[in-house]
Amino acid sequence: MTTQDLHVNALRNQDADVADWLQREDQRQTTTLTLIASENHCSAAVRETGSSRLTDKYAEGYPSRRYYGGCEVADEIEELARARAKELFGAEAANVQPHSGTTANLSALMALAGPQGRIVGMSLKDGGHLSHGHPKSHTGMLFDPAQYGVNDDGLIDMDHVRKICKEHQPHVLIAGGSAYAREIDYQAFAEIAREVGAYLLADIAHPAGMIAGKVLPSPVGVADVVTMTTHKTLRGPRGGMILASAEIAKKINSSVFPGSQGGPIMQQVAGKAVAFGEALQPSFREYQLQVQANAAHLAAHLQSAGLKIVSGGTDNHIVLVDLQGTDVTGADVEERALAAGLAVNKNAVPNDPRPPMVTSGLRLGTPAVTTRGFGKAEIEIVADVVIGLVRGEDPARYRAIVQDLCAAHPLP
Ligand code: DSN
Repeated sequence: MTTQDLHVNALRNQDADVADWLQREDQRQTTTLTLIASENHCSAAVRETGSSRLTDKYAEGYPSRRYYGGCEVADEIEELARARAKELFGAEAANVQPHSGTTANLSALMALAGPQGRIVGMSLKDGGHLSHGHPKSHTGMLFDPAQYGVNDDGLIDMDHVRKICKEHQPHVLIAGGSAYAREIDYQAFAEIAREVGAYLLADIAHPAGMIAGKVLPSPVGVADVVTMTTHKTLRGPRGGMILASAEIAKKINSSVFPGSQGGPIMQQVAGKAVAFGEALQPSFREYQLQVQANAAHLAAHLQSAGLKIVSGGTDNHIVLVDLQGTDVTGADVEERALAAGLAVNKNAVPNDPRPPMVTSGLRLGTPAVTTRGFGKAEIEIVADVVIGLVRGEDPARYRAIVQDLCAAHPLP
């Protein structure tokens, strides 16, 4: 019997409702194809760390400098996670404690810009992220933000970035997004940052795994600070991380703790160590190449059926479908897809006239289905289902097709 089984049995004996819900979630993931670009399925080894006794341990501080006794195991785990992160990304320093990408960004921005500091990031509606200065995010309240967007081709407009930076004189320029399917020119961003005397922060939450697998260019050594989540293409446990040069690592560390967090979630730090160990294996690069090939194939297949893809394609794991000109909204297709067994998310597209809970776009991603072993043949089947749903076919007619794919490609 595994540790996981023991935990599940303890839960079932004590609290059957919660045990049932966990089982239902397991069943939902097993029988659903996840095409949400920010989701993935981590390994059983990574999941096992999440239910360990580390959940009971306080470890405020950093290895060898803790505010609690009994941190000798926590120290070793955090040291290993940091060492593997540095090796994986070729970074001088790593902070593996951020609970999420948003707290990683908040900590990094506070360290580099300070309270009320000026920041420039990509707007959410153009593919950026809430934590890049959106008015409803604390990053839009604690700092003074200005935002850049994409051009009519759906590409980051570097002239626009330069213009905004010259006007706003930011302390920090942010490169990165959550619905941007194209390679980012970090050198060009660094040049603009230098011109205006700003730090460059690269948020690689989405493509982190592809960068670790050397499938996309890395901002490490180009940007001053690199933030990310660990659970998307990187395929680790839910959490965040910050990479920095040795010079600014101290500032970053004190901004994470005690600046914006208390105790690290050590079971997640252990999961990060395990995931980074997996990402250092040659098979991880193969996986990332397949994620990329699958996304390119998905985009091409959807395009060949007449669907419009923002920016005309993809360089990473994301395919952003622009539904303007069809009869359906992003919300319509999200609902139909779920009925067919596909988890996708509605997403704003550039210049979207519809509100965020409706939208005119659909964001698709290939990390999770590639983890299940999908190649081009399976991607074509999925693309045909999406095309049928957009055209108004009854989702029920696809349910068996999707179930067969799920059964043939089990979760890790
Ligand atoms: N919510 C994540 C995404 O879906 O891209 C970003 O934080």
